[in-house]
Amino acid sequence: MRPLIRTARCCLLRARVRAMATLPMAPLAAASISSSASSSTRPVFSSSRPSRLLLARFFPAAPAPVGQRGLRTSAAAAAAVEVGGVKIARDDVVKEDDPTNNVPDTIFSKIGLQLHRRDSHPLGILKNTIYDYFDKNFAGQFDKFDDLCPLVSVKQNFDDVLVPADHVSRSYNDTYYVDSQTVLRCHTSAHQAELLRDGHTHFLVTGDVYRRDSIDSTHYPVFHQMEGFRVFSPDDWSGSGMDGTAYAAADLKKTLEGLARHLFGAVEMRWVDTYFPFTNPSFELEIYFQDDWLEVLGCGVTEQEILKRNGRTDHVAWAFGLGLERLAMVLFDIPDIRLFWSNDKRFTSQFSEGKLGVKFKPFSKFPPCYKDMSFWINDAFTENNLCEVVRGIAGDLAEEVKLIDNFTNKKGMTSHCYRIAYRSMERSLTDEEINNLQLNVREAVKNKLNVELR
Ligand code: FA5
Ligand code: MG
Repeated sequence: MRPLIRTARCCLLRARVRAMATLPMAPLAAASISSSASSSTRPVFSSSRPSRLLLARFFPAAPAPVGQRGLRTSAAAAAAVEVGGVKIARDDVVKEDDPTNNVPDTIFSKIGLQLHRRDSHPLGILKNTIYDYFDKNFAGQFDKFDDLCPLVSVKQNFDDVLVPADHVSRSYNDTYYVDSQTVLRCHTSAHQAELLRDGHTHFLVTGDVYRRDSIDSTHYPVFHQMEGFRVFSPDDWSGSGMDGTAYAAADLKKTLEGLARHLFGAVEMRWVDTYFPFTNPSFELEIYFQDDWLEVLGCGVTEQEILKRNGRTDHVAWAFGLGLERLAMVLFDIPDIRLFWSNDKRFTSQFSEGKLGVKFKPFSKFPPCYKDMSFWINDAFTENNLCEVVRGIAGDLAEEVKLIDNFTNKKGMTSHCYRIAYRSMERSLTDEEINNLQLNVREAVKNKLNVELR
């Protein structure tokens, strides 16, 4: 979970140091964000029983022309997707009148796409290559899940993995809440407890995860993780001369170093101590790639409390959670995280089943267009809220939203200036289009965030 990361570090895909407020968003503010969704830009499929093909066809990466927006709410209301046998309708997820809901249509439009289940998509190719590693080294041992519903309870997402009640990751500013008790999972660790209770001792869970976040080339509000989990019983470590925790930690590191070599060949890597509420000790694995250290996963020895609550007293376990986009961007040379969502043939045709590491050849490079906007912030302002409003208007045309100036005047009023980079991965944008986008963004920021434009 992003807030559990210590801070942005110097690594290839480093998170920008963000001037992001971490206070929970007031429910009222949440409501105003979700109501912005009705004017968001992504066209919606019309079938009530869409096939995956249909979904793909109805989600072009570019938004509808400015003049056609706002016509889509009724179509969206009819939409439903199916994930792992669970039917999810738009109204189950986007609730404009519910102040405890902060899910916009742009997020609903991603549910059910399941990029990680497409064998010719970079994320599917990567998932299958990781499966190959586990099949080769642990034949038949790991149960695989890639179709678990991303709608989970607050209990599953947080309580079951011991995330403290006051932890920042639970805030409306960081997590998408469907209602006060239901969220879009923000990590695949949300499934650990239920799978343990169901008797699984070795498992891999791949899925889409959702986080309210800033906008740049390595951050997207929906990305994909793979969770790994392995339980040991006392027989496993009794002859090793180690205690259970040391044994599991050593096995975890050996397993993940092997996986890194399977994916990257001979690479330099290092372990960094870190903190997660659900593991102790906890580590991150970094690999040296193109002159920098890149964090690719978090992991550790599972807290005893989790095992005890779920029927595995006296056992130990390890767990890891890796970011598929982070790995795929490196392995395939994919420069921008938005590309994973592209249906442009010039992107999709470059990848094929079973072919890991084919280098992506950019088919076009259009220059970004920068627009600045300044406003006096209020107490409720957060950068995540701003980014959501920008995405609601500009969709994937918004490449980056960056704070470039910040000052407080003598009266104590604070002004922020943000630079928005607009760029399409697929076509050149006209001046008129960008000017219209920026006008609409300014209007929406003023109305939804109640800030005073300067
Ligand atoms: C977690 O999500 C933990 N649940 C991982 C874990 C599982 C730890 C089991 C211990 C045991 P974290 O927030 O660091 O941790 O995310 C894990 C990985 O997801 C990161 O290393 C990174 O590769 C990827 N990731 C995190 N945030 C983003 C983002 N915004 N965009 C793309 N990838 C991301
Ligand atoms: Mg991390």
